Amino acid sequence: MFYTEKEREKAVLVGVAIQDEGVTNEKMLEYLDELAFLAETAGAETVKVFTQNLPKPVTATFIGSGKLDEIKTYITENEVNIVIFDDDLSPTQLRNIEGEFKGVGVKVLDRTNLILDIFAKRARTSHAKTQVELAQYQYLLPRLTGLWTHLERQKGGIGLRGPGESEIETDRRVIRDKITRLKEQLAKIDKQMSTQRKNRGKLVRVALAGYTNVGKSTLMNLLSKSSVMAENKLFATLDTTVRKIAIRNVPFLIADTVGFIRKLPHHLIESFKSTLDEVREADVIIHIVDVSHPQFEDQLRVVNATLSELLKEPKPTITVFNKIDAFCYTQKEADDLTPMERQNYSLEDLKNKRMSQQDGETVYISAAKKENIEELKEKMYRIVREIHAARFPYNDFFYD
Ligand SMILES: Nc1nc2c(ncn2[C@@H]2O[C@H](COP(=O)(O)OP(=O)(O)OP(=O)(O)O)[C@@H](O)[C@H]2O)c(=O)[nH]1
Ligand SMILES: [Mg+2]
Repeated sequence: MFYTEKEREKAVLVGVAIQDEGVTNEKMLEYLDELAFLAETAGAETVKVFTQNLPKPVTATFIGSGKLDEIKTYITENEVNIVIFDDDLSPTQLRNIEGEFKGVGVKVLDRTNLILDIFAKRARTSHAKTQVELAQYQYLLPRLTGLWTHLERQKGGIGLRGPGESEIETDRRVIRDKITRLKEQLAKIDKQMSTQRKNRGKLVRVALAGYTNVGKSTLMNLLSKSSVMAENKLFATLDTTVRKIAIRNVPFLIADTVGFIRKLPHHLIESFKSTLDEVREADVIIHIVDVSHPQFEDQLRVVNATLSELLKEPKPTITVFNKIDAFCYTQKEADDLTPMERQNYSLEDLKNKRMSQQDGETVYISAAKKENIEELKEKMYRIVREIHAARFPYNDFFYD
């Protein structure tokens, strides 16, 4: 028995401002906004948010026992289905928290578990499905003892579905076998993909990269006239799409890739290695940023950090500030009491501010409204042409 979109599961979210990690109250609330969006994407409705300030997480239960009691009372009275923690819980913490909620009939999920669930829902190709299933089982194995076994009544739903809505296995021995088999399968697919990438020859490769939901697929569709699914959901794209396009007389390959997100768990990155290879092996990176997002500067930092982890050396990059049509601000006089904040600087202020940050090549566009696309294409053309000319020195065609 699965939950359909109509019977949305009711979720409460739990966030902790961990002082020792420098997480302020404000930051925690921003993170929780993102968690609520993730929960919504997974098909849950957030009915309440619980927060706590702690110097560091409580070893046994992540949050304090008073807070746990408070949550327990709320979920009992309001028929809540899931409790989602914004931070990753250790297997022991998860077990202890489940112990506290025993008899209430609620599932406990952490951020990774939720992201994996969305990935499972979104996976389309056998490659993506295999990657997601492997990551799910690797996550699940150390957490199996007592995991949701008291939840017979509520089988299925968020956190318990594998790719293609199949229910995930909970037998330890079966899971071990599955992990072995999935790894073999993945190794085979990875090899095929790598051969495929090599067979593409020496054409210049451009990868669209960026935080999730910034407009990568929308731009891909615009540049390549293809129809990759683009929608206002996190992780709409899980599979890489590659298209051959040309700007004027220079042909090259362009790839739309999976979006990045804050706190992307390590083992998840591992099983998505070959998806990220597209970015790793690209000649040029187009880093897309959603300027209309209140936390776009944070997102930009997360993506830059992930990129520098991923790439051995920096690659030619164009930073594309997208969604300028949706960039809004309330004009306030900046004075001693009103610092320059995201809400009170204009697009011009933003451009000036970014200019001093040395982003390298930058361009401001709206993929949806097709604004400034020519300027972006011109910048792409110049970079790609240079690499192309070095790679095909005897090609006797003329550049504009
Ligand atoms: N206002 C505005 N919305 C945009 C623009 N570009 C894209 N969007 C919207 O932003 C949402 C996300 O777009 P996608 O192209 O799916 O974003 P993505 O980066 O591929 O997202 P994931 O694949 O989920 O990581 C969609 O609802 C788009 O219609 C833009 O220039 N302006
Ligand atoms: Mg996409």
